[in-house]
Formats: sequence, structure tokens, C-alpha cells
Amino acid sequence: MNPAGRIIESRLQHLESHLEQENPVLLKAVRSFRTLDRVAYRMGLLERHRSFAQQIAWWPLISMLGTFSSGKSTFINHYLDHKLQRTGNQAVDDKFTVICYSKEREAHSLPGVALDSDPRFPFYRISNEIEKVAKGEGERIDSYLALKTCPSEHLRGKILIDSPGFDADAQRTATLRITDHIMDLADLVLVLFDARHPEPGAMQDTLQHLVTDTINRADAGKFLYILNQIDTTAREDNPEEVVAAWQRALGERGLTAGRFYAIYNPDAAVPIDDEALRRRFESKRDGDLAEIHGRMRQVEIERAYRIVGALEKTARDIEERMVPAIRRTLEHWRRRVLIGDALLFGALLVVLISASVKLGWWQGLRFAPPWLDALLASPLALYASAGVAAVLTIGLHYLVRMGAARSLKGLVARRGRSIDARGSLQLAFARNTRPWRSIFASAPIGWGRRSRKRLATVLEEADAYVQTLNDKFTNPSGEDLRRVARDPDAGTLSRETPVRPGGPVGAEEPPPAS
Ligand SMILES: Nc1nc2c(ncn2[C@@H]2O[C@H](COP(=O)(O)OP(=O)(O)OP(=O)(O)O)[C@@H](O)[C@H]2O)c(=O)[nH]1
Ligand SMILES: [Mg+2]
Repeated sequence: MNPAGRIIESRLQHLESHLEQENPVLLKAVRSFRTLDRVAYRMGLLERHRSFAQQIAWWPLISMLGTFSSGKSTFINHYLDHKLQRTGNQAVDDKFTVICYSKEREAHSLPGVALDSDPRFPFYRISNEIEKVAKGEGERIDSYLALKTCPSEHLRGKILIDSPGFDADAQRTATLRITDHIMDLADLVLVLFDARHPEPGAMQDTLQHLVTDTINRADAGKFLYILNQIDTTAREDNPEEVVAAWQRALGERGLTAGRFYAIYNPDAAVPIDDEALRRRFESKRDGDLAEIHGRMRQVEIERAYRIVGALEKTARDIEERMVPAIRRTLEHWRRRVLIGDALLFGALLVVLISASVKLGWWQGLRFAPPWLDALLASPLALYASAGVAAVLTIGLHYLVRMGAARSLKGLVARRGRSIDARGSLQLAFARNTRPWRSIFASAPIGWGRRSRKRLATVLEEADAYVQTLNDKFTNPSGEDLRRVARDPDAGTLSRETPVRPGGPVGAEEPPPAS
């Protein structure tokens, strides 16, 4: 095995030993990913020092998004029971902070580059992505990201992301790109709004990005929309109206009840003098906060379904998207080679014939150059010149093949991006157009009985994992899953978590630029 292959092997072994204790079903999923790797190596979809398992976020990830000063950092500090993040009324955070567990009692801060170069974290190679959308910004990764560790038990086995205040108008492209990346990757996204701004209508673009665009996603269930700091409305004549106005504004953007919460932070709240009002506020807050914390606990479960979902999707994508795309691209290439050959050799023929006519090598329709008799008389000369002609012809044909493959580069790259599947169409195409492959070979390299069988096995395994997860996380009798799902404290599926064998939760996260 080459050194790069050894590195990925040791990373996968690390992952496996970690999952062995944490979640045995996911340990099996790693093995299934390895089977997919083997198929992809044979087909040239994946370089041998990479693994599909590397493109998955294996940790359960919760991210906080929301407007400036809506209380994201205060919420995190309260959840962790640690004063980890700075808070304040001016815009405080200008970076995304990834917060993860560490036994050490001291909280530590590390620069963003630590995240960019470590595949265990959700921002692995994000600088490449940023560079694509904002030239020059990829190098400044430290100004966008930070990593902090914290010994809070509530954090064990999870990763939290705190983000800078979101404002669609003022946001830089790089920040928007990171925000979108987080939305794709996270298992749970808490979107915070600030009840001190009673005018939700004033921030159209922000609502568009945070609500309208998220509500119709395939994985919309992982977004919770939270109106924070409702304690500040207690001073209004009609506090309920503030909450209702927000609910209406979000409702107009398609948000249904059930995912809208109204809370405030007990540590940061202003005192509410009216006893009855205070109790009403507290009971609303405690109920909603309990549900939100419940969802945060369940993220572990949603992560498991998400990973099995990614396994299944990767397997299906190879067969349903990659293979047809390789085939189509090869057909394209074949057509270009044949047309190129026809044009080149046609032109050559015309040149040779007209030259020979000019040289007077024809007697009527008979080809009779002065050197023909001498050539026919010596078999050696005859074979040598036939050999030279053949080598020239083959050489020209290979030039045409290479030219045709090169001319398709842009198209292959575009097609690769548009099919949105793991694995590289470009690499597979390069492999299928190598010199010793016939242009008429119909099946892509590596796509034979064995690969098909391996994919089928992985799909069966994915089904089995979903069932194991269902058995583990839902009512063992299998009845009334929805009832269990509605109770967040049962430590089970959330109400948005569909339970259907073979169809796990969650959309795909794009591989962080591999
Ligand atoms: N009254 C009240 N104040 C709060 C509440 N939550 C947070 N605050 C205050 O609101 C201010 C902003 O809180 P942060 O936690 O810094 O907000 P943030 O969303 O992290 O802000 P940025 O990082 O700057 O976007 C701080 O002064 C907090 O003390 C709440 O529930 N009620
Ligand atoms: Mg903050």
C-alpha cells in the first residue's frame, strides 16, 4: 500500500475504534463504505488514498444560526453551563466557532486552520470551497473559523457551531458559503430571532435565506425556528401579540406550527414584575426549552440515520447516476473520435491522391508510381513501409483520441458537478479513455458483475441498519411510532423524523471539497 493509502487506512481504523464503543451500527456502516470504496477504486471514481467514509460527517452536529445579538452565544453558554463564548449587545462574533468536547478542564481555542486541515471536523478543506466563491479568501481561513474545546458533559459526542449574526444584505460571499455548508452538514439547526425587533417584515432577505429557503428542503425537519428574548416583551401592553406577529410573519413564509418556539434565557433575562405574567412566560419558556434540548439530545439518533442515508445514496448514485453519466460521456467521446478520425484520414487521403496525381503516379485508374516495382520486388522494404504506414495511422488515431478527450474536459467537469453524486466523473472518464481501452468498449471500466453485486450487498446492509436503528430507537413493539416520536424526553425520534424502513432521514451533505 502506498503512503497515502496507509494514511486513509489508519484514519478509518481510528474511526472504527471510536465507533466500536459509541455506535456499533455505524461501525458496520464504515465497513460498508469500504466496500463502496473498492467498487469506486475499480471504476476510477475515487483515488486510492481517499474513502467515501472521509466525506461524511461522522459526528452529530448542531449549529446555531440567527440574526445579530439574538442570543446565540448566550444560548450555547447556558446549554454548556460554561461561559465559553463572549456575548454582548453589539455584534460580538465575527467567526464561526466549532465547539467540541475535551476532558481537559481548561477550555482551549485553536485557529481556523486547525479545522480546515483535519478531516474529523466539519470544515475540512472548506478553504477550497471559499476560494471558489471568493478569490483570495480561502487563505484567510483564520478570519472565518475558530475551534474551541470545552469540558461540558452536555457536549460529549457532539459538535456545536456558533455563528456570527446573520444578515443577508451585509454578508460576505464567503460567510454565506460557510452558512450554506453548515446548513447542509448539520443534524440540527437552531435558527434564532430576536423578539426585541418587533418588525420581522423589515428583514426580507434574511427571512428568505433562513426561513423560506430552508422550509422546503428535503431535510427541513432539522431546522427549528426560535424567537428568543421574549422576556423583553413583558413590558409591552400586549406581549402575546409580539410573539403572534412573529409567528404570522414566519407562517407567511410557510412555517407550520410545531417548529416555532419562543424562549428566553434565564441568565440574561430582565426581571418580570407581574407575578402571573412571569409564570406564564416561565411555563412557555420551560416547555419550549425542554423540547429544544430534547431535540439536541436526539441529534445522536438523527446522525445515525443520516449516515446510513448517505451510505445508501452513495451506493445508488454509483449505479443510477455515475454509470449512466460515464456511459453518456464515453459515447460523446467515441463520436468525437470517429468524426475526428474521418476528417483527419479523409483529408489525408485527399492530399495523398492529389499529390500522387500531380506527381504523375497514375495511369488512368491504375496506381503506378515509378518505385512500385522495386518495392514489390523486396519483401523487406514492403513490410517495413507497411509497418511505418500502420504506426503513423495508429499514432494519428491516438492523437485524435487524446484531443477528443481533452476537448471534453469542460463538459465532463460540468456534468460531474450537475449529477451531484460522490465520486469523480472526471477521474473515471480519464480512466476509461486510457490508450489500451477500445473506443468501442461498451461497459465502463470496473462496472461488471462483481461491482453490481457489491452495490446490491451494500444496499441490503443499509436496509438492515435502518431496521436495527428503528428497533433500537423506537417502540420495540413497532406500534405507534408517532406517539413515541412526539415525546422528546423519551429520547427517541423527533416528530419530524420519518420512520420508514429503507428511507432514512436527512439530505446529503456535499463532500467538503475532496
Ligand atoms: N433580555 C434578554 N437578553 C438576552 C437574552 N439572550 C441573550 N441576551 C442578551 O443579548 C445580547 C446578545 O447576546 P449574544 O448571546 O451575544 O448574541 P449573539 O446572537 O451571539 O450575537 P452575535 O454573536 O453578535 O451575533 C447579550 O447582551 C445577552 O446578554 C434573553 O433571553 N433575554
Ligand atoms: Mg455570538
